[in-house]
Amino acid sequence: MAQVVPAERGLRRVIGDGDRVPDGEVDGLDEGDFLELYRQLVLLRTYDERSVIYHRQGRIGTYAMFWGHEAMQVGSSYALERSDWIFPSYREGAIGLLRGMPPQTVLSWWRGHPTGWWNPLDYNLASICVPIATQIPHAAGLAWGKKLRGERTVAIVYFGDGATSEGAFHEGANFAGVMRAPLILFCNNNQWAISTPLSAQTAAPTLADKAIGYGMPGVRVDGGDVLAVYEATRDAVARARAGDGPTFIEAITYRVGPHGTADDPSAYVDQERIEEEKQRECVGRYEGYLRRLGVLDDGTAERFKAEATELMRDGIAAAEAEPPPDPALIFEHAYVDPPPTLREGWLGG
Ligand SMILES: Cc1ncc(C[n+]2csc(CCOP(=O)(O)OP(=O)(O)O)c2C)c(N)n1
Ligand SMILES: [Mg+2]
Repeated sequence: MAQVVPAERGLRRVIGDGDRVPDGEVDGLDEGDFLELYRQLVLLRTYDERSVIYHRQGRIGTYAMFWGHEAMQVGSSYALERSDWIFPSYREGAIGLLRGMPPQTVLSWWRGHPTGWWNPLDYNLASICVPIATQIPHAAGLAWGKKLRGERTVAIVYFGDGATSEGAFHEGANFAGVMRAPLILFCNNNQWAISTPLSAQTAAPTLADKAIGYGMPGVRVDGGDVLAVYEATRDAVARARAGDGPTFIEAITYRVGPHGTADDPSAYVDQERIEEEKQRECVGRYEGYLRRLGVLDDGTAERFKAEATELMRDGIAAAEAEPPPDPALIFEHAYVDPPPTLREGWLGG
């Protein structure tokens, strides 16, 4: 069984453990921000847990869960302005919810229904990207284009540890570095690429070390600490807006769930490590921090949970109420004239 060592050197961290590790502070956040961050974490956690259930019930297709990744998505996107652009991978499939996208849109995407594809301009959010790392050159191009137009917009692109071995990562990172594009390259290092452990992914001591080759800073942050992620991303956004170019952020976490609903990780993960990591999961850690601060009470916590659950209930009902799409749509943007094999077979003449 592959051994994965906890990669904890030089990590930025704000949230303590309520015991020996003291809590830190983040400048510029007030009580409203603290609660909004918590609401967003609960929204994503609820979305993710409900989606796994919907999959088991046969109501959505294959699903890539992100349990334990919520702090990376919430903390980083909270550092953006609404006009800034987000380029997600499948692991950040529900990040649009944080910009007001209704859950039925994302649920429809996982149902393979055309209503699951949104106009990126509506949310400044690119489509969910499944081919590994291909969103990185897209994001670098958009960021560079914004710079050429003299706009102050920045872009953030999300990808995993495995994506850093892809050519598209190199091309996008190199391009962003050379053009000093206002881009944040946000790597969710959950230490697995399906069944490939980080140790088999790279010989570099850390993924952040790769940044030096592209002439940009590489920052390592505790990916389970929403406040540390926020702070690191806020700094990177400020650099990008000031014209100082891209930043690579390596957020360290550990994938405690399967890669996706089609994966059985019992063949390759160490179950003890999983149980250990689950104890440190990000929503509970932040909840502990807020309770120590005296900012969160039971009533508010329950209200956020109830609101998120209702949103999901309405979302799946709306997604299921969509009429089935016309199968011919699959070919609409693929062929001017469908080949005879398709016309006569699949399309029924
Ligand atoms: C170009 C390409 N190659 C292979 C795959 C198959 N694939 C899907 S997910 C995955 C692993 C990606 O791991 P990582 O980048 O660490 O992201 P994570 O799933 O852990 O968030 C692979 C190889 C793919 N989707 N695209
Ligand atoms: Mg990974």
